[in-house]
Amino acid sequence: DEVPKRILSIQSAVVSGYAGNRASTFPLQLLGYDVSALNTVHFSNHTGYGSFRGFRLTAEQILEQYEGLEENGLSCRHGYLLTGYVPGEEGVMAVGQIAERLRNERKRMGEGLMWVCDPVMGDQGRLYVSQGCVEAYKDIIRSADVITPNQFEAETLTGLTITSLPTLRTAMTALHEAYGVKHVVITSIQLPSHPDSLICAGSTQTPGKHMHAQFWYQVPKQPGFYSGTGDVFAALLLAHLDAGSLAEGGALQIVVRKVLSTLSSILSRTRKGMEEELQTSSTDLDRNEKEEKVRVIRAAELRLVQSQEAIL
Ligand code: PLP
Ligand code: PXL
Repeated sequence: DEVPKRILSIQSAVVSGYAGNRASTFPLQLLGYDVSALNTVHFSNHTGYGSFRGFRLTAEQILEQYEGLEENGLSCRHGYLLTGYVPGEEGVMAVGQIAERLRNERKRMGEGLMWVCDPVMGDQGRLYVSQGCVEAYKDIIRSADVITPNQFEAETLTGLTITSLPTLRTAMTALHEAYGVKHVVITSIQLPSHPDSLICAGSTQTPGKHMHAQFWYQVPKQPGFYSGTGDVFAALLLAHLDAGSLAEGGALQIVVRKVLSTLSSILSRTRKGMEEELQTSSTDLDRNEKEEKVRVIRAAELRLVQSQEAIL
């Protein structure tokens, strides 16, 4: 047997539905990875619902769990690190510390580490973390191998506004230049020139060359609002990046194409399930607007288990 491929995944946990570690773990396991999930929050459901209950872990509690892994010789077995939503500035700094400690520990063993960092800060023009968190991310992403900001997060990290393909290029170049990150994937970009599409773009830094290896894909915008798609995207990217060769400029482009194809299948399956669920669940004429909204959000939970063939 070959050595298991182990991923330490630091993200949120939800009891019901799919976001954070609950969205990433199953696809990664299906693709043959051992996943160690270190949860940053424990919520009943994702935050897109009208309400949620649960708790956030402090930076100390996050670090303490990692120290337990270190004490038992478990941390160093992870060749991959995947990080997503972390509440609070101190928590983000703790994740940066964990990445550094793990990389050093691996280096002492003569092994490498690949860190895919999703700098979860906001979406659709709205920041849902503090400004302190933004500054903390600007600090820690310098040691990531791959970052997967969405459009708003890329704009927040660069101070640029992405309104066109040329400004998209400029923003990706700025991310390389400001933070020294080798691979950048901006997951969902909306441009006025492509109103019915989402653009997904990537860039691999090619030192010494005038141009970085950059590409973009256009995918049809699927109607509706889905949570956890960014988390599934980052997980699939990590899984397929490992299979491909990261060294070549062309590799990232092929990997992202695979990820978009899988994600498109998952979303189609989800839409189908959603339509069925909305048709069969009771139609109560007295249902108020808020109840109706939550009914739709419940129905829009990703059909991940049902998409296992597409993931494979
Ligand atoms: N929706 C679709 C159709 C996508 O292709 C992607 C990423 O490529 C996303 C959502 C993820 O976007 P975000 O990172 O903003 O959640
Ligand atoms: O998908 C990002 C995410 C992560 N964690 C929690 C969330 C969400 C999105 O709604 O609610 C708890």
